[in-house]
Amino acid sequence: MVHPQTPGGCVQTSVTTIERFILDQEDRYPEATGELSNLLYDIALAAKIIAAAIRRAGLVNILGAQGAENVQGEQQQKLDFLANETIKNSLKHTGRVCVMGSEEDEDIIPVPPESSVGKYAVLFDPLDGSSNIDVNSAVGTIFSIYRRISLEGRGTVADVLQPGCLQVAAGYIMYGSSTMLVYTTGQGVHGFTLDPTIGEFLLSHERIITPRVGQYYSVNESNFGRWDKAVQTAVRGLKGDVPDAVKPKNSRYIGSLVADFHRNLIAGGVFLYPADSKNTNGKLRLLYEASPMAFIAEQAQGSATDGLNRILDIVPTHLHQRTPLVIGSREDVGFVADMIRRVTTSSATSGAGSQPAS
Ligand code: FDP
Repeated sequence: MVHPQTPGGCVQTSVTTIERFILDQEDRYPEATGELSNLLYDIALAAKIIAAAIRRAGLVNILGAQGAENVQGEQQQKLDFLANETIKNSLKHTGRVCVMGSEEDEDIIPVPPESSVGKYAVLFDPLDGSSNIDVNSAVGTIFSIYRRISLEGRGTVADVLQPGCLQVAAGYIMYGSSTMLVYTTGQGVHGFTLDPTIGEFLLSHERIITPRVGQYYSVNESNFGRWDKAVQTAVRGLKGDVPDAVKPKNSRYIGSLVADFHRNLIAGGVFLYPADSKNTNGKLRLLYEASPMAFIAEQAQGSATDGLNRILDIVPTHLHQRTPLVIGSREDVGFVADMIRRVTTSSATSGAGSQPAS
C-alpha cells in the first residue's frame, strides 16, 4: 500500500489519489464527458462522511436501532439511516443522476424537482451487514450505476430494472480496520485505501485479479438443514468430500457481504448465500448486492451465479428482488454449479426430488 508517511518517518511524495486515477482512466476515452468520473467522486465523498460517522459511532450514541423498520421488515439501525441519507444527499443535487434506488427505500428515489437530472441511475445498499454494527465488525456500502434508458425527464423504474451486464460501474466501500473503496468501470478492478491523516483515498490495489481457485468457502452453515440436497452436497464438497474434484477449503464467514466478498476477492474463495426453505429465493438482493458484486467479481476474473445461471444475465422484475448467490474464484463457483447440476439431474431421473438430505 502506498502511504504518504512511511513507518521510518520518510514522507512518500508520489501517491495516486482516487481523483487522479479516475481522471487518468477517463483520458483514455476521448468521448467521455467526465460525468461518470464526477459521480464516482460524489460517492467517494459520501463514503468519507459515512466512514467518519462509523468511526465515531461508539462515542456519539448513534449505535443501535432507530426504531423504524425498513422495507425488508428489518429493524433500521441508526447508522443505516445516516448512510442512506448521506448518499441520497450527496447525489440528488449533482445533475448527474436521473433516479436512485436504495435497499432502505421501498420505491425509486426521484431527483427533487428543483434539481437538474443527468444520464445515470444509481442503486445502492447504504450500509450492508448492519447486524454487525453493534459489535464493531466490518460493514460496507455497495453501489451500482446504469446509464438511463428513459429518454427524458425524471428517471423511471425502468432505468433501475436493468440486467447487471448493463452496469457502467459498480463498487463497494468496506469500513473495516481501514476504509477501502473498490470499484470497476469495466476496465478491471481497482482498490483505494482511505488515508485518514489527509482524508484521501489512495491507490493501494491496482488491477485486482482474484485467484482461480480459492482457499476459503464462506456460508452461513446454520442454514444447512434448510438447504436442498444439491446445495448440501456442494458445500460438503467444498469441505473435502470430493478431494479429487476440489481441494478441501478452510471456512471463513463474517456475515457481512462486503467483508466476506473482499477477503475472498483478495485471498481467493467462494461465498454462498443459497436459497433455503425459509428464504426460498435466497436472502440477498439482486440489484443492491448480487449484481454489483458480480460485475466486480467478473472484472477480477472471478465469477458469480445464482447456483447455475450467471447473475449478470438476470433481468430484474422488481426493485427488491432476491436471488441465491455463489460468487468468487472462478473454478470454485464452477464446482458448485457442477455439483448442483449433477445432484439435481440424478434426483430428477431417480424421481427422488432434491429435498434436504438427512
Ligand atoms: P445483514 O443482514 O447483517 O445486513 O443482506 C444483508 C446481509 O447482512 C449480508 O451483508 C450478509 O452477507 C448476510 O445478510 C448475512 O446473513 P445471515 O445473518 O443470514 O448469515
